[in-house]
Amino acid sequence: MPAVLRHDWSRPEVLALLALPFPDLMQRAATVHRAHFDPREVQVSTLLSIKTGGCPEDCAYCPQSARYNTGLKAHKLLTVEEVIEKATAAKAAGASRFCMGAAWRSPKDKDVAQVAEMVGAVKALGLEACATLGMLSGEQAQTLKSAGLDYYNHNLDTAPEFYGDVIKTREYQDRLDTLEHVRDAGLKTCCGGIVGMGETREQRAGLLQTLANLPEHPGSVPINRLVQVEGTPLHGTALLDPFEFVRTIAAARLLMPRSVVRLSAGRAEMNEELQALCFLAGANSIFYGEKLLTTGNPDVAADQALFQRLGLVPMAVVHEPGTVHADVTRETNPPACAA
Ligand code: SAM
Ligand code: DTB
Ligand code: SF4
Repeated sequence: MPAVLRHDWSRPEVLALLALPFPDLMQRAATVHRAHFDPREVQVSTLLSIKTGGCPEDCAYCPQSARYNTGLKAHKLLTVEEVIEKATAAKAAGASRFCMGAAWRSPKDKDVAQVAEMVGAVKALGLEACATLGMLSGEQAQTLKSAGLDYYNHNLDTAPEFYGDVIKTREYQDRLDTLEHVRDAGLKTCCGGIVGMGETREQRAGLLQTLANLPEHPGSVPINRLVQVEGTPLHGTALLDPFEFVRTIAAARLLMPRSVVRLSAGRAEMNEELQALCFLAGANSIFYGEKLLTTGNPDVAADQALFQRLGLVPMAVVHEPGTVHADVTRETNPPACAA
């Protein structure tokens, strides 16, 4: 039986899920996953940093903040031609969604107009388009929707009560406001967070509870494991127990049964066995391609080999959250190679 979508989760309920014996949690998550998705299918997205570094915000995890010396080479907004070149390669490599990220606190209207052009070009290639540009006004969200944007990524990042320890230059409510503008414009939301930032299990439950109690469950829920970058304040944070990471994925699957849950940043530091456990726990999306925004990701050949070994196949375009239309011709083949 498909699970009922709830938006009234209490903190103790979420904590109780996270605390289940591991076999029980995995079995429940896998059952809910199968009720809503084909568990062989994994949605593949490719990321491109269209404007890198020099960000005025102080997000303690982020190599792109101008406040930290991470040795990052900043660059201005790419041209539409540069974006088309990367999106074409991503499509050839088997990605179905192309996500464009910019290191802005919030874009200027002229930036949004340029990104709107990029969105049109990505859509013309037959890819789903996603953007993550920082805080958006209602009008800016409308402009992006009119350009054909499918998803807007804006993460809650962590629990409300831990947020101020990580970011001081904007409020949690600012994030909720942007998500509201995105929903009101008719865009699908991609919204998740980061774990492994030194938060407690209670705070991981707080992130998941807040995500699940949004007015609509996000279409995509990226669960990032902190990528520790030298020079950022969170570099050197104690590593999260890998099983706790898997538990977080499983709880996300149970709380948001029809959402695509992305095993997001941090895969380059995970072994294949841990990634396989995440897929069993209900993760059904990855970032695909050798780079995230500024840090590394497993190389394409390694992901293709992992898909092959696990019998996973790339998911075709997600038309509605949880309503997927598989390309049956792909059977168990991994994404085609770019070369
Ligand atoms: N500047 C925009 C914003 O903050 O919304 C968009 C880009 S920002 C890099 C997108 C997301 O990437 C952040 O919200 C955060 O969740 C994630 N992220 C950034 N640095 C990360 C890191 N070192 N490890 C894991 N996730 C990270
Ligand atoms: C998300 O939740 N994770 C992606 C995407 N949304 C934009 C970003 C991960 C960034 C990891 C650090 C970096 O490469 O700069
Ligand atoms: Fe800027 Fe986004 Fe990085 Fe925060 S996460 S410093 S807003 S690029």
